[in-house]
Amino acid sequence: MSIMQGPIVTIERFILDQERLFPEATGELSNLLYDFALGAKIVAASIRRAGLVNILGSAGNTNVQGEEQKKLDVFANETLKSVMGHTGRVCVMASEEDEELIPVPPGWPQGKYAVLFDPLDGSSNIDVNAAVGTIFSIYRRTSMEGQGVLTDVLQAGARQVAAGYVMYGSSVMLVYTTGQGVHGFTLDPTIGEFLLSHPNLTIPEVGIYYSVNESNFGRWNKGIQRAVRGLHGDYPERLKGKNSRYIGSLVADFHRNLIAGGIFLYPADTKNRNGKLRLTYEANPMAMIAEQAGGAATDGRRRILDIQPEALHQRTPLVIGSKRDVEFVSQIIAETEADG
Ligand code: AHM
Ligand code: MG
Repeated sequence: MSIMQGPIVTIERFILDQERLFPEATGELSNLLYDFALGAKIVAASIRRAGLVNILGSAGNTNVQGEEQKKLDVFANETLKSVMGHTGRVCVMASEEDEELIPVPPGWPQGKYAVLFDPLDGSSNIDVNAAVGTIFSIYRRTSMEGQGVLTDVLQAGARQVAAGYVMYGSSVMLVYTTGQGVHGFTLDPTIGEFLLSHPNLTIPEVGIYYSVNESNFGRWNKGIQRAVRGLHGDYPERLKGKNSRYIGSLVADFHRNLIAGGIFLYPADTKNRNGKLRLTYEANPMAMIAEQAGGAATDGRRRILDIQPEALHQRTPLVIGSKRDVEFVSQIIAETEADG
């Protein structure tokens, strides 16, 4: 009996094959993506042990090896900074966990990329053993030399050269784009490698799911309320009603909708006047992936990738997912505003 199988493509091989399509590429971006993959494996390994906290010691305590236990989001943040900071590929970083810009220390090699990340998004889900994620976004620096500066990380999302996320779910997946489609890799824990499992991911034009924290319904404006009723099926001549799915973990909610088709919303409300999610760390990278997969991302009016960020931790409303569903929401919002 034959045991022939498809070719095994590691993330290294895939990135290298893609790089060969661009003879002018120096390989630096490829190496930066490997750095992320390594960081993701280190974070994944510690997340897998998170449920053993009562046995191994909780955050702030000392474990049996005498090492101090760190909160996972702190650990993820430090891991990513340390796998990327010293390589000479990066000139500046910014993290959702750090108030200020993270410069590469003077004297260290300064690379040509600026990197932003949300090291552990949805970290409250850790306590209930639900999926969490890491999100990253990469720009080419705009400053000429030396240490990177704020303007290197405050670029419109359309200028991203790569973006991706890691989902720590029932398996660990890394999904990324460099503007040549969206590709997904699944971590094989037995060999410690990310293997190509989802080449050329595309999101269905119309989805079957909608994902939103509906407990905020009373705090939304009329346009969003009408749009979400539309997603329930209140305008059957325009849009078929959808099924609801919400984890409260952006990466996991987005990933499900990417694979199965659907729309995710985190609108502004009377408590969160600009929404909850961050433009630079969350909305921009997810928007690049959504568009590369054939979907769309807006703040309800504007394309996310066109927004010029003005502050590192700026928030934005987010409507993202299957293209026709995102268009439907924008239309209802515009019609409601026109009605006054
Ligand atoms: P965090 O960056 O503090 O982890 O918060 C972001 C998370 C997202 O993953 C998720 O989409 C959203 O917060 C859920 O918020 P809510 O609990 O208000 O529904
Ligand atoms: Mg976050």
